[in-house]
Amino acid sequence: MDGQPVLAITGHHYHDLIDTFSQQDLDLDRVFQDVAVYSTRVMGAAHVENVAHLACRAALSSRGVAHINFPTDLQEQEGGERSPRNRPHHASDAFARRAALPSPDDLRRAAEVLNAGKKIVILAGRGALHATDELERLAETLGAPIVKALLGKAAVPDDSPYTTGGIGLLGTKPSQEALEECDTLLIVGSSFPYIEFLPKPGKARGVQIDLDPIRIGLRYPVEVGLIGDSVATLRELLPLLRPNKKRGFIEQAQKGMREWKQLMEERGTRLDKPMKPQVVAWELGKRLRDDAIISCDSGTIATWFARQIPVKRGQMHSLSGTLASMGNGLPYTIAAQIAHPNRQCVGFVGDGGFTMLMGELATAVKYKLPIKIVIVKNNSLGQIKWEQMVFLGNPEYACDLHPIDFAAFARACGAAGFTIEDPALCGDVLDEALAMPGPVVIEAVVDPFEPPLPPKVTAKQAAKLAEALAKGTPNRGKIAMTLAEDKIKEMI
Ligand SMILES: Cc1ncc(C[n+]2csc(CCOP(=O)(O)OP(=O)(O)O)c2C)c(N)n1
Ligand SMILES: [Mg+2]
Repeated sequence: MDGQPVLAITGHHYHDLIDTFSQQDLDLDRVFQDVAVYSTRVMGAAHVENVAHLACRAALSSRGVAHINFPTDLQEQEGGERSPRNRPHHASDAFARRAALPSPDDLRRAAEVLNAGKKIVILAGRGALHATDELERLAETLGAPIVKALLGKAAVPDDSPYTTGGIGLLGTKPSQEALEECDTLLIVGSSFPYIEFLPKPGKARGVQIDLDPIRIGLRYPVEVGLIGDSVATLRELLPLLRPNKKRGFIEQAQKGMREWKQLMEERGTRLDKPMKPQVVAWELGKRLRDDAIISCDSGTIATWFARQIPVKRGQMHSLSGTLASMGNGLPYTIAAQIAHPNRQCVGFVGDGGFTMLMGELATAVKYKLPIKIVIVKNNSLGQIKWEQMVFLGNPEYACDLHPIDFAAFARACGAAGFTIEDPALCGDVLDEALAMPGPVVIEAVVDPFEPPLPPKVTAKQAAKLAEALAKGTPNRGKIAMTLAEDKIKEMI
């Protein structure tokens, strides 16, 4: 799962380093040094044990990728020469969690900022996933809505009265409004990168809780940073906070959320043909078990996942948040099912993302993993199409995908395959597919012209889209019609 520890092991031959491939190998090392919390090359067979322990501890404690580059030549060595200073078994695999707490002085300063606030927003990210109870108590005390970064989607369930759901382009209007109006921001375990959605510097006072001191102040000029685990830190902070008697801010957010949820339900229950992608997400979301682990991919599907698949208490929701990589949905689902054989593991992916790694379906069949993969099929790299138009004002270019019969592909791999085209049948087919014992692929054929609208469309975005249509985007008539129809249906 994204943000969870990953151990990457790569191999190459030493002799490659001096032939024409050397540049590639050296670059690989450099790439990992840039992205990994720990990256090293094994220097001899006697080096493996300590390096492997160190890499595991680095991945677990820093919640990131550790990379070991293991030259193939060394894999053939017996024991290897051992230096006298490298005693066998001198390393340990014991793992201790970070338990350090912020200093009392920092906690007091943070409480001062929060107690002085009237309109406080809590931004919860991946680092707050295990802090559900503490976040809700905090929200109740401060009268503060909880806004969730996408990796923090499961930090608080969506039926909690305290959350306004997601933030950003695929977030909600009440979250955006709360952030526009707040006078205090408390960031808990998040490095949400789209700072244009955060308050303008100077507009709100800030406090940030993070495991990593380097991330304090990365996205917002906070006054106080609290270094520590979010649960442990919030437990220390809560007794220092005075209940905010002014409930207007959270009540306004709750009212906004009721309206937003109604709009999401309207978009999720439309019976138009071709089927709207939101319908697939909505029908799936209703059927997911409380123990479900759902993995999404990058693309417009992330918008439908963010908005139309509400989190139930106990579920896990993830995608490639920081890297925003495509293709992760299927391997995440496989990994989740291996780690949790008894939980319901579901992938919600686009046709582009699935195509990138679809050979992995054979892995799921081989190991009898009962994963369920829902492919939202629009025969296009949908996200890119909309980005080209709405952000760049360019006509859509080279976004079409060659259509694949994914249900037939699934059957060819030895999995079950379903196709849904009619929104009226979507729920029934999902019921049947989710109830099947083995791996299943459900391809849902959807309207390729449905736009992943931001919570509030800016004048600049509308102007760019108009420019792209005027410059001759293919299917501009259908795109304009879909936008107009969606708008009209939401007005009546
Ligand atoms: C590995 C990788 N390549 C390219 C991108 C850029 N990218 C982001 S979304 C997207 C299109 C996704 O298409 P699809 O999976 O069909 O989902 P859709 O947007 O159509 O819902 C692309 C190309 C990326 N994020 N990751
Ligand atoms: Mg697509």
